[in-house]
Amino acid sequence: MIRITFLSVIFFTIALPLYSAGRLTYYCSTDIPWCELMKKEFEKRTGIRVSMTRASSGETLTKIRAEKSNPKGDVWWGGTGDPHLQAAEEGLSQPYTSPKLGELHDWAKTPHQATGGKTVGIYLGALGFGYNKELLAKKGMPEPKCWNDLLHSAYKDEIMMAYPSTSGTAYTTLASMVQLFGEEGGFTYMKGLHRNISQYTKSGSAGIKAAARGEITIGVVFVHGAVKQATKGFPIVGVSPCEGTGYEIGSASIIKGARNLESAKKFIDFALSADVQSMSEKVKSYQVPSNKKATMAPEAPDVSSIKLIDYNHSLYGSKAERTRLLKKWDTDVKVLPR
Ligand code: S7P
Repeated sequence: MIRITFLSVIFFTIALPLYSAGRLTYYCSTDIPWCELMKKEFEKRTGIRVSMTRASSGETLTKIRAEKSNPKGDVWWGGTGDPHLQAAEEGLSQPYTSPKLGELHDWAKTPHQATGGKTVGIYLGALGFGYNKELLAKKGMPEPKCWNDLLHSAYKDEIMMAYPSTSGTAYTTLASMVQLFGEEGGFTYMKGLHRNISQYTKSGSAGIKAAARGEITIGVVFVHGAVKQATKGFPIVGVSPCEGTGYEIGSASIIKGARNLESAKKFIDFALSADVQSMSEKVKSYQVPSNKKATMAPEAPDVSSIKLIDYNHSLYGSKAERTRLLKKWDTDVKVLPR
């Protein structure tokens, strides 16, 4: 009798409220510490139980597509915007207009307008690269300042980047080179860079983490990713290339057929809030937040001083163009000897 009463207390006070508060299956494509912070904070504020999977941007798009007939995820938060735009075009995400939309910068509203509300901007980050200054000095290499510097033979086997098909960072690199140097020039550039690549990784941030550990000299990465390693105390210098550079509108989308739709909407409202976006500095994530009232850490890169190209997100986030460029990189670049 006593046991039944005790179990009932547990059931009514802990298990039932947790169950009724709901659940959320959350796919995250930014750095793990930020993914986890978002999960914990959302659970704390709402009582909703979150199950999280972290994977790179292109990988997550592939997963959501594979699950299309039986969606397992509810919300996809983070990662570069191009694969989110492609997901919207392929009917893998669904419209939602958060009451927070009016608080956002125009650049964050653009993907929302362009897709009929299927995706929205959560942060902005400029592409570049970072290098380990101690290794560079030790090996007597010149300081790279421009994209074209990375083609120098001094950097043979000294650069790491990710596969454009799995990584949003690497796809942004490919699309940026095509926009900076033209189709032919962009691919000539990627072929030249390929000669200096020591290893392609699945995730975009792996290269700069390896540079921080002294395993490689240069990582092609978003500049905020290099700053993150520097503020952790590693001898990393972030570079905004002299020719100009592309940028990402990191995005969030509700997955079509989400089983926990109300929880997914609450997550988007939460993720667009100024106070939640301001928490990113706790995990040294230094992208520009999309909510105008969110605060930024003083060490975050000043994007207004970076020469950004007029990145054509609607073209390079379209299914046809993204698929074409990825295929062309596979057939024209990946197969070449290094
Ligand atoms: O969190 C840093 C960051 O650079 O990672 C995201 C990135 O897309 C995830 O990594 P992948 O390149 O492996 O897809 C960016 O959105 C974000 O700014």
